Amino acid sequence: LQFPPRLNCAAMLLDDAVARGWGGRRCVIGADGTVWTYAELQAQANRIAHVLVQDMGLVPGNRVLLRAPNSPMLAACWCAVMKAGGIAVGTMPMLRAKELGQILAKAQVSHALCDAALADELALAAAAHPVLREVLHFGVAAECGLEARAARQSDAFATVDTAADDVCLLAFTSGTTGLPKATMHVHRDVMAACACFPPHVLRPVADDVFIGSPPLAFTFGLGGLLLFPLSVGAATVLLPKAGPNELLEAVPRHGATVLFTAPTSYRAMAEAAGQRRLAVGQGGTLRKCVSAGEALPAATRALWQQATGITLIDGIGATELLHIFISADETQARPGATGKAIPGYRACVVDANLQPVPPGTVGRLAVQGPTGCRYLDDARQASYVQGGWNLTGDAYVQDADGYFHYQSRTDDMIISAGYNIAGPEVEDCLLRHPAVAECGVAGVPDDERGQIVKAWVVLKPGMAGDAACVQALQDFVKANIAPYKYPRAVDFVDSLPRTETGKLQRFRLRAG
Ligand code: 3UK
Repeated sequence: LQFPPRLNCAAMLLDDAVARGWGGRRCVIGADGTVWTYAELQAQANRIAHVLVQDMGLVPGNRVLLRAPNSPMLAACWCAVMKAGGIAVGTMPMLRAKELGQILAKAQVSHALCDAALADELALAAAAHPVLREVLHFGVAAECGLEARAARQSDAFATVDTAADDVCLLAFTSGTTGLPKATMHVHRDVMAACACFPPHVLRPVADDVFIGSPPLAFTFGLGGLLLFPLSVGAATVLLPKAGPNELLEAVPRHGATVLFTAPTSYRAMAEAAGQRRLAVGQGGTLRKCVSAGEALPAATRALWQQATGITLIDGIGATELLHIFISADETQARPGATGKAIPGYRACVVDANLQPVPPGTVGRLAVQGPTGCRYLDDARQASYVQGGWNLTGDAYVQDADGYFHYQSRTDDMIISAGYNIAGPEVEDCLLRHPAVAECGVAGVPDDERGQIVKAWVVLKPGMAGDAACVQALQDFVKANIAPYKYPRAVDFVDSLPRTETGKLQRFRLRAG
């Protein structure tokens, strides 16, 4: 991948798109029916860039916190920050003042653009962190709101001429434990991500309409619902709330063709359809469905296939690496495998000394590529990047054909009576049982075996969580995978603890 030494990702994704003649194409679509063309998104981003610079005193390199549910306005703000040479700091809508304060301090945020509906927690955080000097709200009718100020500005803005390796994004990982971790990405990383997964795996076209659930504050959503559609002249539907039910309704309403969401959401959508074929699939508009964020159980892949006729595109990505680096398109997908390294990336499975292990052996996933990790924190950097490899913290097996098979997070591997057991394999098995809606599997301490396999199960409506059910689930696992992997303990729960990005929090299951 070759990029010029100076580039600005918004210039390439937006200004160049308009210059290329895409100005009149549909670009961002809101839940309320708002439709902005490429030219309109560019004009709005330009006006907001003027507000940032003139009203808020932004200079290139300043960090701008963005806080809103997905919407066309949030997309315009993101582009405006890029254009002004700022650094975007996305925040998940559900974060509270405490976490926002940590982000303000860690990222040294000086400016913020915030949806008025989410203003309260940010105000609390700002009171404790005076580093944040300027906050503007949008979604308010007031004269001092962002929309009113933007309306007074010029539609034209000369995008700041940044270096390709100027930082443009401080992305906080979903952080299942402890303090939020910030990774830096530069303008060139953004363009590199657009040059890998989309052309080599997704192959979108300009007539595609993207839709999905991940917030733009999560790089899965930023790429899938903003950068990738812009890179091909496609349209993107940005929904503030995009649970399974909202997606089932919005896909046909917007004629969406490309869907990005998490495994549990695909499962819930397929379940909601029951035995019927999902309208979004056969006879519907959808043609590509991408699953990422956590392991895709083969059972979920089969369920979606059955309900829609569409083969899911699984892909593992990470905030540290910006987006997806191992995947397989719908023609190459194999149940139970994530895929192969996407052209541009190298991946291998290594042992504790970073030496490659033979096919069929469990080891640590190591990745190299054009979007590598840069933590703000030196200690974290030294543990994530070793010997030139990005170590994602995932345990994988590569098969003889080069496909990578996810096992578990390295620190989630269950060791029971000397056996290594990967929770996700047991989860995949349990999900095939007709009584199971959702489940999580983790190791819990045991005097005799060190750890035992424990399952937390959400039953489908009407199913009884009694001793007979426990026995049935245990027998089912013993009959379908190696018997030593069966859950010796089973708890029935109403829901599972998940992060806002959809990841199961096994540490919270273990903590009880
Ligand atoms: C896990 C997966 C198995 C894996 C992400 C796509 O999830 C994203 O970023 P995060 O920083 O988490 C990274 C970790 O999540 N994971 C993600 N996808 C898969 N495990 N199969 C998958 N398909 O543990 C990884 O290390 O929150 C995903 C694009 C951008 C992203 N930031």
